[in-house]
Amino acid sequence: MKLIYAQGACSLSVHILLEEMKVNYQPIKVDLKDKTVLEQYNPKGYVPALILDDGTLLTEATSILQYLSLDHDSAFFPSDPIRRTKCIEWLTFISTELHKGAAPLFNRDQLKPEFLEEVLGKIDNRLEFLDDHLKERAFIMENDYTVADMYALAILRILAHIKVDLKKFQSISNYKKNLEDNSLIKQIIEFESEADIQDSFDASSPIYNNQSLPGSSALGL
Ligand SMILES: N[C@@H](CCC(=O)N[C@@H](CS)C(=O)NCC(=O)O)C(=O)O
Repeated sequence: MKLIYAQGACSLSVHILLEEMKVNYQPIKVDLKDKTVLEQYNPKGYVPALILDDGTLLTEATSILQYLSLDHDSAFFPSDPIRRTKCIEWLTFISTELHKGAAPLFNRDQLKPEFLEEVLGKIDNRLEFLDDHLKERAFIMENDYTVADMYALAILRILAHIKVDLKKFQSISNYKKNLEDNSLIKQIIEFESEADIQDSFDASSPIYNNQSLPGSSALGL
């Protein structure tokens, strides 16, 4: 199995899960600006991507986190249906409200002041909700360290990188620091920063086998 990742990206969440589960995999670091290599692994042109040994390509962080957890019967994803749904609810919130909600801030200088204010206001609003939730809890799912925390950490680090002020959120700041102080997470962050970027496509990569939807031919599409 191969993990296609970039330093400081949301792929950190999958990297943490793979290491926590002690799974065998090959990490492949790419440069997000070099689409020629990245798109050969993932035609969508972004990370994370997971390529299974049979060639199946999995993309979208929230899906990969759930697949890996289910495939390894991991304790990092709740088994109780309500808790599992709550965990998925958080993954979705982090992905859509926080990660993609903040996407315009990557081009902050080009934003009209009113739009910038609107984006920052919404992000603050969402962060306030998370901050409130974390006031009485060590982790997003109370006492259980789950994939939601791995994903939250990756996205909070991205938000800090694009200059969203996290310091005013005390619970979030403590939570982020506690996770970053975890020795395994520290090692992964260090590994990601020191590893070499793969600047050419690894031709030994398995052939993708999931580019057409199952059953699509039966529908005559
Ligand atoms: N919908 C994807 C988005 C992933 C994403 O935005 N990845 C970023 C890094 S955090 C990326 O690769 N960006 C490069 C690009 O979009 O060109 C997911 O949730 O996995």
